[in-house]
Amino acid sequence: MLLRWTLSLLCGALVSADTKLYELDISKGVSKDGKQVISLNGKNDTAGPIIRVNSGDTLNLLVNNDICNAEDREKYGESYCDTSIHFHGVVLDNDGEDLGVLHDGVPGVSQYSIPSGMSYWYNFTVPEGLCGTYWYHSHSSVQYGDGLRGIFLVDCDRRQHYIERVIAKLEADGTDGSLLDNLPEVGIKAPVQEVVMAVTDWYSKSSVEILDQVMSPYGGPDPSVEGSMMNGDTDAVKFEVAEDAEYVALRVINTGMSGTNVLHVEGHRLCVIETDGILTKPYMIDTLSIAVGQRFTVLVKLDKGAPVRVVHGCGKMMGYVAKTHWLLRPGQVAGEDYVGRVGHLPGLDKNEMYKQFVPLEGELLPEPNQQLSLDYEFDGDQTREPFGTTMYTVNGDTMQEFMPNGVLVEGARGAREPIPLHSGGVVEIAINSIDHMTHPWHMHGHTFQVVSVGRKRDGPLYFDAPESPAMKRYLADIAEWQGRVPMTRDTINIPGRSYAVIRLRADNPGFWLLHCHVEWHMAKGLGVVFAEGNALVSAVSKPFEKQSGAAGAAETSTASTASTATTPIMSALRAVSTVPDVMATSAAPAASQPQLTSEETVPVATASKGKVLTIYLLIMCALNLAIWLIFFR
Ligand SMILES: *[C@@H]1O[C@H](CO)[C@@H](O)[C@H](O)[C@H]1NC(C)=O
Ligand SMILES: *[C@@H]1O[C@H](CO)[C@@H](O)[C@H](O)[C@H]1NC(C)=O
Ligand SMILES: [Cu+2]
Repeated sequence: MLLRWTLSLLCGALVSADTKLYELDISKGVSKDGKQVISLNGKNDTAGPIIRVNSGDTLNLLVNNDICNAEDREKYGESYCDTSIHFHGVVLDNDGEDLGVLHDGVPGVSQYSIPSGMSYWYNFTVPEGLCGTYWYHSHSSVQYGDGLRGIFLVDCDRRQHYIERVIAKLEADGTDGSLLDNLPEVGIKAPVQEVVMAVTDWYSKSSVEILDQVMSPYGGPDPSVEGSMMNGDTDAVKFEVAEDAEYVALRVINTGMSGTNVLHVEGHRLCVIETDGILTKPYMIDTLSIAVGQRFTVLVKLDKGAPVRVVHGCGKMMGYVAKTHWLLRPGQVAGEDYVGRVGHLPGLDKNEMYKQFVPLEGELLPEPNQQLSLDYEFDGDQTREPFGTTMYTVNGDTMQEFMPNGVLVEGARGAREPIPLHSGGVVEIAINSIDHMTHPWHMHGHTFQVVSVGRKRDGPLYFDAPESPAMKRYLADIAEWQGRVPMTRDTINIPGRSYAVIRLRADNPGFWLLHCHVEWHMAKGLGVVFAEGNALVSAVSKPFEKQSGAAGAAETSTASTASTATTPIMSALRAVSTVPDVMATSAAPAASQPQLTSEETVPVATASKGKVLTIYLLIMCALNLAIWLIFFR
């Protein structure tokens, strides 16, 4: 029986991981509001298609870059015409030579840019432990604001079961209080409708035009936000909710250029269960604040009554751009717009709620082996010679200075060496805002624990200055964490003239960016590059001329429609990295172990290792069937 159970498990793993083929055709277009945009698969809404996979799947994403013709190249230059795709928040395994960083999509750091007229494959396996709400976007120039972005959703059973348990809790206890603890083990399969909400700021000019302005000799870093979008729509959006849906699961993503957004579902409380791909203990709030780059999943119990207003505020220099969207059952019509002030929405807290949004699993990382402080500021009205414009600096350097002429992972270096992280150790980074604005900071290759965030005007934090207000707050926070886990995510807002301290384990070799995610600030150099462990590789994929019908275009569905799973054999070949996990956790029969062990220790190329394992698993499945036929019929 144990044997049979084990083998079913193996065969189950064999069929559950697929290869998902997607294709992104990137070209130039014109949006509904008359702006020049970058279109994805022929659509000009700047929202982008959703790419959806399961944990353990292998993604094969073919990117075809046709943004610029020869004339455009003259006009915009390489930086806007060449491209690359970053999977925001996706932390990939390092499998031998195939470092996760090779799919991180930062030109000059982890890959060569994809020139106009060329193509590139992003092929990687989504780790079993990675599940939740992500997005992808260009990491070249200001392309994502012009439309080179989309949503990346990763599904898994663990998340599904958790949602069912949270619903059981909500049904049992109502929505009183804030933190819902003691979840029942058994969930309730209530009808839940998933609603993706990508919120962004909006400008009447295209990003590339704005860039021209901000990069002019005395160009400032902050063009004013002129509007907002929901899923690429500048109008109010009417979301249709199925008659039988009892809950909606809002997957909220700020894919914007600069503004923090807020959402409020009138008359309903929001149950937060995810911060940037990390499942969190259910926490009830009234209004959600989302920094650029952040993601949340929020469960809302919907009544059957009146149409529901979704109040959407997009932060601008003074106040908010306000919009009213709707959740409508079949037959319902939208009513009056919300007229209150966004800044007065109940429970609006623009500070990071790093003590409230507690990860469901994990523990506080141990005391750091390395602590460092990064001071960032806008370099005033002094034009920096090499850049021809005012720039941001971090500890005196701009991000551009870290960028080599070549690819960092192959050993090339820029004017600045990357900042070394203590490989394998726990690292604490204080990010100090010397200027007065709030900036959303994003870390590549890691999620981090948010150990402490200052209030506006707490000032910078230096680990050797124990008497500063920042250090006092930090020490108080550290004392509070004993036995508790801080909010864990990959993007946070840092208040002006203040600081944030993030803690992470440097267990992912590579060259990783830590940068402000305001599109204009990235262009103006607001970020650093870290070096972690030995990230040198002997080969980096090169872009290639697109062949007509590359990789059997007939089989490759474009991302705007649906993904196609390839044949089971194909997926089995692709599923190699999931197999050892299953082996390790299940009680594999003794007879099979020697074979497996030799397989694991002999360094073979990934593909042939895959083949051998596949054949092995197919034999085991056949055996399983035989045993079943003999003993259980
Ligand atoms: C997008 O814009 C291009 C260029 O104007 C146009 O040819 C194309 O038809 C547009 N696509 C859609 C779906 O509107
Ligand atoms: C990526 O996957 C595609 C489709 O399976 C394959 O044709 C291509 O050779 C792969 N490329 C790389 C660089 O792995
Ligand atoms: Cu910024």
